Amino acid sequence: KEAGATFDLGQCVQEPIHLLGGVQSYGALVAVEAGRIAVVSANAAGKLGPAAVAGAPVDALLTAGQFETLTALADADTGSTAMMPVELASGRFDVTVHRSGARLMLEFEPAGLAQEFAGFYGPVRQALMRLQRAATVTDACRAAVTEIRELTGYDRVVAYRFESADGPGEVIAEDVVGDWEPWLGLWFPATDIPPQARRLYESNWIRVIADVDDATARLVPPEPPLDLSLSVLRTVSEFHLEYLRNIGVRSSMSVSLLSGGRLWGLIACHGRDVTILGPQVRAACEFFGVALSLHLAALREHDEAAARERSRTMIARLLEQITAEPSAGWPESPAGLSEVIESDAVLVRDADRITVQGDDPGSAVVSALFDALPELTAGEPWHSDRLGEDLPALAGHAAALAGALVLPTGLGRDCVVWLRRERSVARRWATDPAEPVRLGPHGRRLTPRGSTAVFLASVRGRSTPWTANDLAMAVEFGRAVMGIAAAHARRLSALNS
Ligand code: BLA
Repeated sequence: KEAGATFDLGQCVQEPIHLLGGVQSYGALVAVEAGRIAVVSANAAGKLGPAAVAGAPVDALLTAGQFETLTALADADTGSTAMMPVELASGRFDVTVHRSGARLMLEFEPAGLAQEFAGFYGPVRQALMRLQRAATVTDACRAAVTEIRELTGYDRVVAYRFESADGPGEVIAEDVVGDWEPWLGLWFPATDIPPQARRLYESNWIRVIADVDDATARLVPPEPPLDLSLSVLRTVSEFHLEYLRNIGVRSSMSVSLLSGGRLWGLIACHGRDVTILGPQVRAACEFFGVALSLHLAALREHDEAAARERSRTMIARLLEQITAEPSAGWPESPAGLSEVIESDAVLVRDADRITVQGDDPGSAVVSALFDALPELTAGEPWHSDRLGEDLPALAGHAAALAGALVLPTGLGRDCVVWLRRERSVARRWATDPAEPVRLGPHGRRLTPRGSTAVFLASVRGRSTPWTANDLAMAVEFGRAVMGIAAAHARRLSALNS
């Protein structure tokens, strides 16, 4: 009886998902090297004709003209969606092409999946316009899930945002059929999408799983394994197929949402039936992922610029106060420090004097913090949004203090410290985050996820994280303050000599 036994998550992280040696059987793969077919999927001859076998010359399968055009397409660097219709004796196909090392990878999908471009361009264009009008991240994601559901017909489409590159994530927008449970607001554990999958999704915008019960068409010969990273027909991990079956899903698609080249989130789609998307719909979804990523970046940049503007205004006012101070030390209590960087309290340490403005965590906590801090360099901020973990001496003080951004301002231990309290956030999990996978009576069985079995859990001991903007503002402020101090020191030494 192994029900309830835990599962070795190490297996997931190690699985080489780009080398699984097979493709989804509704299509066929032909890899060509030096004029010959080097590797084929086992179903290729059945679908494309007897010429589609390993070792055969490619000109028995394609005309010289067709092969030349496909080669040119692969080298035109249009991404993984370069596609061309091809007519063979066995039928009409849409062929998607890319290079994998020395090989030209041809992926054949039955024609007729592709929709007429003319009937397609209008709706996509309108959808993009609606997306561009969205003024917030959530609005943009909401518009995107509605449009993608409209475009593809999946039963559920969600926007899923990661907390951090390899962290858990939250469903922030959803469009779903009436008889499926809603997932909006649910959190899913980090282990649902292992790191190597996240890396792959950073170089490849889209993946479609047409049928979780498909019998994969194996590659011939199986060795050496063919790198399928950019393949559109790539077969997927058995672990993930099990995951999809567990949540009652027959087909899926996901589109990457990137920010600065890193995976920020995914648009994830599920269907109760087999769903084969043609190359055009796939291209439109991919295009949508790119457009949404760019729009999200623009929205973020806009918000960050506004925050920088506010911080810089405050820095300018503070500097006026500091320059006006005859001793060149800190004013007794410089106003506005907590507005340069959002915080609950600000500590200034100037020689032996420590002043606290705002929500004072108490002198015991403050001395514990100063004792535990590592050696710092003037002008280079140190930060933590989980002091109890980063500085174990503070582990008992999480309720009073969870985050600190320390800016050493010059000689000795002088510094400005922005402090943030613990922000305990309640999360609704789609599964028990402490035990994301269990072994059941059927063996390797991932626990199902969904809102019928919601786990409530709070994240303790964390403050709101310090953003790249917060750090940049601290550095700017530090430079200005140190500049003033240096100028003052020069004046003093000039006076004294
Ligand atoms: C892949 N896991 C994925 C993908 C998603 C999720 C979207 C991308 C593939 C796809 O489009 O279907 C997870 N799907 C989710 C989440 C939501 C969703 C979180 O809709 C929430 C809204 N998964 C596990 C465990 C393992 C695992 C324990 O839970 C490892 C044993 C593996 N998931 C796993 C692997 C992939 C994956 C290996 C990559 C599949 C591939 O691209 O080959």
